[in-house]
Amino acid sequence: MASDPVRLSKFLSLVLRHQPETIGLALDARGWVVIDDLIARAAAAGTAFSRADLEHVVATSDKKRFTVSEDGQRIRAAQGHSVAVELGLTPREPPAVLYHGTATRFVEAIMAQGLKPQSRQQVHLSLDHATAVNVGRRHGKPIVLRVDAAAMYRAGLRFYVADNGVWLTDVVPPEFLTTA
Ligand code: HQG
Repeated sequence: MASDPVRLSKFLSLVLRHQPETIGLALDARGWVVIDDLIARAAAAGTAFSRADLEHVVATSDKKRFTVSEDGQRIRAAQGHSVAVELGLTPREPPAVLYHGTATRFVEAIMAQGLKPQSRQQVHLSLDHATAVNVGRRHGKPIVLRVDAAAMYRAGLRFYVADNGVWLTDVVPPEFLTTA
């Protein structure tokens, strides 16, 4: 049943971002696992799927959540980890403005403390307003914060682009945030 693409995608997110140990797997320092190991461990833990099932999920993932290595042997989550990983991304100059979608109930705390990665390794930012609305909706009534990425960059804060195009940074101090 895990070959249902949505279910398999959720399973892969769980294992590759948060709890690889639930199936006796460990991520390497950059978040990769060997696909054959993943398939074998998952099957032993009661979640059987084939290489073709996996490739289907990778290819059709709306957010391109998973990256297969160039040699085709390994897979990792592009971003969203709570497990400590060093994705090995190169710092990049961001667009002048990025967006962060959140829920209205978090805004007061965010404007006081800034954006923090919470349970994940980094803060996730969107290129466009519409994507940010969808990210925020996952948490409740959505609201979009405008991030002055150009000013952060000038101040020496670093930005990265995940394999799937999501912009990442460690924290966003409140002075770079406006509700817009
Ligand atoms: C909020 C999804 C209070 C933050 C999406 C967010 C994304 C604060 C929540 C990816 C805070 C954390 C990540 C502060 C931040 N006080 N609340 N100081 N700082 N927050 O899910 O960005 O579908 O960990 O605003 O598309 O919502 O899983 O982060 O609301 O790319 O592939 O704390 O997950 O992708 O929530 O989402 P999350 P996120 P997937």
